Amino acid sequence: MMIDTSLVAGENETRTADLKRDYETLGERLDRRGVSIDAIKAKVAAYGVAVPSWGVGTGGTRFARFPGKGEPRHIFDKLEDCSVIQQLTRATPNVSLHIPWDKADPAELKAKASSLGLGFDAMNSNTFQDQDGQPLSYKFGSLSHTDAGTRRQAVEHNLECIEIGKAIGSRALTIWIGDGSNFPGQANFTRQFERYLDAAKAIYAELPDDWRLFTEHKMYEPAFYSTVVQDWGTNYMIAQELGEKAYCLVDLGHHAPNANIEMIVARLIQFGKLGGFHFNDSKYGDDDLDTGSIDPYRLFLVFNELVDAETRKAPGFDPAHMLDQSHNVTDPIESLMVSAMEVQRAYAQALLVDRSALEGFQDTNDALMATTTLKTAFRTDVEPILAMARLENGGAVAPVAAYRSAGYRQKVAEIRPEVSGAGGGIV
Ligand SMILES: [Mn+2]
Repeated sequence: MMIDTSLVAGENETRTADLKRDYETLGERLDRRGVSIDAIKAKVAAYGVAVPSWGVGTGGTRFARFPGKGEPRHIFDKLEDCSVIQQLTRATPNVSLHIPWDKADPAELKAKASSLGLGFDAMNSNTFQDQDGQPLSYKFGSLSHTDAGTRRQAVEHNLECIEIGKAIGSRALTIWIGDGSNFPGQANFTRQFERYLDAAKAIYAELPDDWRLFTEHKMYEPAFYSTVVQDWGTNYMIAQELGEKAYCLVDLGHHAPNANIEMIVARLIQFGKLGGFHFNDSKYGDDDLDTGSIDPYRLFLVFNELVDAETRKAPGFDPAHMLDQSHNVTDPIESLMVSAMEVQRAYAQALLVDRSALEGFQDTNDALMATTTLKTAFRTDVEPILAMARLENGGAVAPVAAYRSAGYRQKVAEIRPEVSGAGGGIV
């Protein structure tokens, strides 16, 4: 454990009596609604959201990056930071790696992760920037590039990600490409998408049988006129074209403002193609802000669809849950802990929705009572459920407070020098 367990226990000690009272009171209130608080707590306790390795470094914008103290220097430092998040929240058992940023000997990666009690989630490939020594450039695209050699290089990179993933126990590959165009006429939409599909099929052909391929759509940026995989419609076509192991990944920040993301989620569930999520929040574009920091109601509405699917046992429903954020002004560990708890909170609130009442209101066209049914669940302060689940799972009742009193950041700052250039930005 990266943080002294007796310190966490001491922190918890000062909060346990209040928590027990709050949990009992909430239990009584939920009981009146016919809901068992312990059943909700069990589901929350079993829930996990993966942490992105790149999220524990301080991010930046295209204008600047202001480094934080004690930033991780490499993947092994990153794994230690990720384990702090898991130790205190008990909500983030897995880490998602980005290659080549996190490239290291797979045996060492696996050994380090297991020593910290962590596993690995989906692998992420990177063909949106050039790496040192790379023969061909991705300036004009990767999987959809006009040059066959460049496309092949991008395919090979994805296959390498699968190989590393196999060695460390991952079972999914997430592909996001920056391919697109900046000028009308620069690219032929049809031919460009044909090239993308051919390249994606070459990757899919090498995907192990027990793996899933997630393709991630994004409306714009870095390409500003057109993007090859720009929305869920194109993403769905890709998943259909590739086959049954191909699914769509929904990054909450990758849509037009005001897009009805929860409805996109419902559609993908209905047709068996929801692969998973990159949770974050946004105000204007792909802001990569902390999950639930801007629009917690939208996050709840997404989870409302997920719980609906879980409840009716939608066929093939098994989405991967991951955070994908860039932390520019906060301590990344604190942001990721809070965000993981926000995801859990939305899940707990969605579990409180009275689904049979909702269905009745929907069938009788009682719009007001239908929406009130959702609001009743959303307005419930489920914090005692989350905190009790953490406490019983060996985590911290108040993770940020425990983290600060442990002085973890100051301690690692002594051994990790400040680095200004490198690190993940908004991707
Ligand atoms: Mn993403």
